Amino acid sequence: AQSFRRLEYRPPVYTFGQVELDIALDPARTIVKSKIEVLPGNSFEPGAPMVLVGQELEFVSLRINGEAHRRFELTPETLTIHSLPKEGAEKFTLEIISICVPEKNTSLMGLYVSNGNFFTQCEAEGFRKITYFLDRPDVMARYRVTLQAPEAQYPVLLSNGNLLKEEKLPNGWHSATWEDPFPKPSYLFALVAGKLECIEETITTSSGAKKLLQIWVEPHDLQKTRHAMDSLIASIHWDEKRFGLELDLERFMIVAVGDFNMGAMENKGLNIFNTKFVLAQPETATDADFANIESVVAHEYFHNWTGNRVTCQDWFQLSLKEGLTVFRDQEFSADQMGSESGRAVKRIEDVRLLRQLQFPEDAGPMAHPIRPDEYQEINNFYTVTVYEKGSEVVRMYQTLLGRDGFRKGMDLYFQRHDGQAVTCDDFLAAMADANGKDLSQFKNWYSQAGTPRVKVDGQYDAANKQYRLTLTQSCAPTPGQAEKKPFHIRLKVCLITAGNDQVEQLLELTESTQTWTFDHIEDRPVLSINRNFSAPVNIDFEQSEEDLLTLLSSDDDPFNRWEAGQKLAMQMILNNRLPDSALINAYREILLDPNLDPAFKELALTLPAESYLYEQCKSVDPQKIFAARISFRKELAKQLQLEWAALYQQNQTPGPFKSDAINSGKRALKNLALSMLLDADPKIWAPMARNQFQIADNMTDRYAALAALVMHGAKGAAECLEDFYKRFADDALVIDKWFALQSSRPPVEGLESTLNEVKRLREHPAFKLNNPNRARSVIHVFCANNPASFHQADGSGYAFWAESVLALDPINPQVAARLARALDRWRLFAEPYQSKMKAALEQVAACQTLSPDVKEVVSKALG
Ligand code: BAL
Ligand code: ZN
Repeated sequence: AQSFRRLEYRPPVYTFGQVELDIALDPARTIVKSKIEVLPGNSFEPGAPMVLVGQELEFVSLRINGEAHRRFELTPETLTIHSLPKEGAEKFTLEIISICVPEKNTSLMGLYVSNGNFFTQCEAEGFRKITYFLDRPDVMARYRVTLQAPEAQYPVLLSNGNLLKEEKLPNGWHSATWEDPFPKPSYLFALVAGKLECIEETITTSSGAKKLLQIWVEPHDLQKTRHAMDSLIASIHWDEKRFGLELDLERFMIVAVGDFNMGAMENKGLNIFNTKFVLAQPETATDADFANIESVVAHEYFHNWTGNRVTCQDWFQLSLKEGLTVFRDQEFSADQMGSESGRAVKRIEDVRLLRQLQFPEDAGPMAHPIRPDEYQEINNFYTVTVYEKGSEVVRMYQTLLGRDGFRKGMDLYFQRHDGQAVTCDDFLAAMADANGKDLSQFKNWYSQAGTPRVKVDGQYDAANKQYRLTLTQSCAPTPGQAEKKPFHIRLKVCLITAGNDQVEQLLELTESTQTWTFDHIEDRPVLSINRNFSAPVNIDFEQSEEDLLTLLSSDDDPFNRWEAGQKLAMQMILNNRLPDSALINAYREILLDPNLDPAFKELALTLPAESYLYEQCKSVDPQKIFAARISFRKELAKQLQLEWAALYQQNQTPGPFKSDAINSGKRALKNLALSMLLDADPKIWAPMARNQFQIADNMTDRYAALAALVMHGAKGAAECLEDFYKRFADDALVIDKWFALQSSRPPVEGLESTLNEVKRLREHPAFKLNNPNRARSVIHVFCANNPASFHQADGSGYAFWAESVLALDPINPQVAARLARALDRWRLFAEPYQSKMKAALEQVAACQTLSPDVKEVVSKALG
């Protein structure tokens, strides 16, 4: 397979100035006429051929400076133009006509049809499915776009920027012309056409300018757009306040679409969103949905500066915009929590996700640095490493430089690079130069894959009242990187002694091993290390249970308080132990502490995910881990049954529904209590769950009650599932939840296997393999989020996986490749799992017609 390498980057030979697109929309035959002003690029040579890319296009004609041009070659993926003007070669006009077929496009890249409307997705390389182009992020052009379509079917015609004019055309057609005043790469191009309606608001931004905000959806969804609009307005104000960045367009649009590969896309002025991250009302969306919508709306809006105004030179630099923008959306969401303890809750949630998803990636066959050096298919690199670890790396600048120093770096970055396509090195240089710091060792975070480990050795010398702390860093080999240089690791630490104030310090670990000595320590201290998860590393520290209990009950860093509880639970589960009375008492104290947020309590009492437990083992037996974790949970449920019952009552949220941090935290704790009660005794507590299911006035409570019943195989689960389906049969996003819940049920004694259930769900009339949300809600959820049902010793889960990857691949390679990743960690498993996973991977790899996407994933897994 073809590999692309970072160090082989060459600037473009040609670049584009003005681009005029004239697009006549027809699902079966869309005609695209482009008129492009061509300019010499940074590696221009007079007379050099121009290589344009195009995929699944029908070529019609080519003109240069108005004349038909015949010196060209076509391949299935390129249009190479020879004999280009040499005299006065600085500038010429290229006109191309080509045809594409949106209704046949199931990959959802380029121009496609969803529920009768037209949408586009161009990042990373979808524009080449619309017309022949220099489809690379360092070619930034000004676009003027005219869309034409039959008015009755497609009354709304949208593209990037400002609306210049609308016209009636013969035969019931109409047109709209849009102009984007800002140069942009082709991956930020978008168009939308169809029967849509919007809510709109006019706001005034910091300079006093008026801006029109619109959220476009199918007419029946209009009443579900308020939360997205509020989130957009909050994001705009936050970016002005925190980073001095103002909305630069007169109009900003968000459009929702039900068929979408990603969460959302930051096209300039015309963000296109998966409906999942736009539509919400209390009856149909959970608190988690509300929070996700807020953060994804913010994320895409923040890209307007970090991604669009300053973009990436090439796709190896993806984390330049994604890591930075995730960091910005995490900070925004933390601020929206409204309190310091709320910020801590958000931090814990973000770290939990990082450790569940990114740490396994960093330890597996697809491990790559946040700035990869090589890829076969760029779509495979929209990863938790590029995004979430990328965000952690950006966060470390802020930890080192402080908020003000970080802001100075951001200001210099925009001052230097506004309107440019740049690199991660440019970002680092702006941070370093704005603060007069040498950040050269920090570059290792960009070039090296793998999660560093920091081994901790702490010795207290009572005679000299000294504490000596020795930290040793290492990083396991990752594909293509056997040896690692030391990272620049910043660890917030605190020595906790009885009666003393807790004073936090920042240690900079830059060598392989370093020792720090702390004087005047009167008593043996308890070490609290990597507070607030200041560095994305694994800490190897054999801390006693007694010390962990001290941290759990009294560390003033909420993150480490949570962490201590997770570590205790993890060690006990992995040793197949039940929680002892000391831990039960510590948990009880947390649950009863009136000063702690309900959201924190819920996080503290939620056990580490199985995927995170796997990563702590040398050889995983998934059924043993499942059994140990379930027994541990049941014990926690039983021992604290009175407390759970009281918490259930105390955390009701009567009155009008509010999705704010306080109320959603209460619901989270109440619903954890409900689930624990069913663990403790399903016979006694199932009626309460059924009651909650029936009387709930919001989806969080209704879904949680249903989940508690289904997960425990409790009486009434089947009836409630049926009721739920009937109530929400017309709401695709809720039906996705209905599918996902059934696919995620762990094994329950006396019930048939979830795999059989999943196979039945796949035959359900509402199941659609070519709708990514629906496919994911059944197949991906089962293979990636339901470990105990998926990892069966007979290999039946893996056979289902192989069959599903092969069925999805011809329809949508991106969705198939995501699913393919579910077997990444096969080498970590014990027999018979390991051999059966390998056989399933080999079965997929043997398919002769695999997409490059799936081929890269399975060949790296087996490699
Ligand atoms: N740029 C792809 C979608 C996102 O990260 O916002
Ligand atoms: Zn993004």
